[in-house]
Amino acid sequence: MSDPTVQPVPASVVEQVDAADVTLSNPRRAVISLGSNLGNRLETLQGAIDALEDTPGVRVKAVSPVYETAPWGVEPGSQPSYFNAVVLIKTTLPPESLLERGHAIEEAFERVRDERWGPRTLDVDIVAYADVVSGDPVLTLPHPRAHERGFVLAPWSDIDPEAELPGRGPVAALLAEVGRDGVLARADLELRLPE
Ligand code: A4P
Ligand code: MG
Repeated sequence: MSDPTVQPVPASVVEQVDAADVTLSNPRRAVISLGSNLGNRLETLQGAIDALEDTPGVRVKAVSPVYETAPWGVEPGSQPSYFNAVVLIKTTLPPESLLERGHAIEEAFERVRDERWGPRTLDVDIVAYADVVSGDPVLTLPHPRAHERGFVLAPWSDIDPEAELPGRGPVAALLAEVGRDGVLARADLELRLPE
């Protein structure tokens, strides 16, 4: 006879535990885009990279060159230029936790959200997470505009020339299509891979 004091575990909990186990023993690759057009842009990008590395369950594997880029999606001249970079990570965090951590890092750099595409000290976007494809507006994967943005594709292809954007194809081909207008490599500046 079964013991009436032992509560059955709801199926949803079993599923969650299984998902966590799989991620824990099997780190996933993710691609993060960083952007800043207010304050000390280079220091902020470096701070964001260090904060990612300081996150339990995240290892930063590669950091791209810095690009100075024209603000995308707004009137030309209405905002300062951006510094953009891309970071490759390995992570045991599920995508939602990675997004939460990205928002916490933005907040640590006093990001103010008042208008869409407004100027910001820091934007942390998840460009891709393994080969996950999702239309969820809270976390759309891959990032819904990554394929049309030179400021994401150029730094990404620098550190991973063979990269593919899930559902869209090779990053190098997407970059060739989009072009490098308004996307200037700042070879005089450097971001460090955390030790
Ligand atoms: N969200 C959904 N999917 C994702 C994802 N894959 N990664 C949601 C990150 N966030 C994602 O973002 C709005 C909501 O998008 C979040 O709450 C999240 O749940 P936000 O950061 O609050 O606002 P936003 O960044 O102003 O809006 P949006 O639409 O995310 O803008 P983008 O696409 O991030 O573009 N020009 C240059 N040169 N360089 C830039 O870096 N960045 C932007 C922002 C505009 N122009 C730019 C640059
Ligand atoms: Mg964003």
